[in-house]
Amino acid sequence: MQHPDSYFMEQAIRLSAKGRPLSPPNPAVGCVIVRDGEIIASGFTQKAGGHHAEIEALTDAERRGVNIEGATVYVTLEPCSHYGRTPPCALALINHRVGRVVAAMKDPNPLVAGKGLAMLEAAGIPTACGVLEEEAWESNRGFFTRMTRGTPWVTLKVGASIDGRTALPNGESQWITGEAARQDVQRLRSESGAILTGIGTVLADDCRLNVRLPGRDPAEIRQPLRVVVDSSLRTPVTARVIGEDGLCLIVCAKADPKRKAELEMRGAEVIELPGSDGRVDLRALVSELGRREVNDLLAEGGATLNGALLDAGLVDEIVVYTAPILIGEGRGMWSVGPYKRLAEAERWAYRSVSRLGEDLCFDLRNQRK
Ligand code: AOF
Ligand code: ZN
Repeated sequence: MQHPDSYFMEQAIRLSAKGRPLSPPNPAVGCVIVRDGEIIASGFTQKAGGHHAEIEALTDAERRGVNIEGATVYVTLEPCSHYGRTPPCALALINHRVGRVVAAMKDPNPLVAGKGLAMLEAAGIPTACGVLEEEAWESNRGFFTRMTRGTPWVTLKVGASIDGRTALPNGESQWITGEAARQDVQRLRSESGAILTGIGTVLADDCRLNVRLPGRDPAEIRQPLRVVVDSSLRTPVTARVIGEDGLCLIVCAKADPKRKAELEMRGAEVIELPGSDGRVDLRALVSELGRREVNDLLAEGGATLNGALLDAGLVDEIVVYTAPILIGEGRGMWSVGPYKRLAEAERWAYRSVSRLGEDLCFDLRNQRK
């Protein structure tokens, strides 16, 4: 039988997923409050500046009129101890006289880093830490990666035919994968802090790269930053990726002042990050996005940008949607290599395979660590 602590932590982790679209740059945390083996209140992280998971659960308890004094609190991340956008959750739990606090893992944020649990202990509230830690780490891998590495977790996404083609030689690509896979891409986007693409994709598809969730009020959706790698600033002023929300960052190697001004007039931000080869320094870009508090970066470019990201060792995860269509000649998923020996090629590990309508979705992780 599963230990009750793992059982309730699993519920908290499941609940945390609901916060993922809104919480960034905060981690999406879940919290359940338990008495006599029953969940009596719960909550998850709201949008940054709003309630943390614990405060949501305390508010939920109040709304339900349940007494939480002496109850056990399960939370997927150590309660915070600092005054950030919101006051410390550890303090709120102390004031509500909860009986015990179980955290899945410590908060690597240097502002917290064990102090939340220490505060609780100092107030006489027993704590435990490390229940379903791996699952909890996975649930906020972007935030934890940014906190420890300073850069976002980078996921590269491709939609391709079973023969690994993303478009016909003439560029036609709509649509290779089916509706369910495309919906899943919307979910990935909605959980990302930024979406990255290249100028080739912007010119070929005039993509918007925004989040569109049917049945949801657009005003309620947090839109990720859209980032275009555009070495020589060829993005048309009318490109749909610029949008009207001021959330488009165009990164070039050298900016022609007139073009820069034109694009900025349209609401895009233009920055220069020159690499040694006249192209954009992708490593510097990823660091810049880390500084801008992007936890999860979703790369949705073509073969050139994908290859450059992979060759630079900047990708943590690859998500491939493959459709049962045979295209033959066409554009590839990524131009990596070329390698002289198979041993030089980077080997990845499958983490999961799932079926999405007619298509399959492969989730891969790199073997570096
Ligand atoms: C929690 N519960 O649900 C989350 C936490 O600026 P603030 O006040 O919103 O604090 C943000 C920091 O709090 C964030 O960087 C992370 O360390 C922690 N997130 N903590 O107790 C939560 N989301
Ligand atoms: Zn908190």
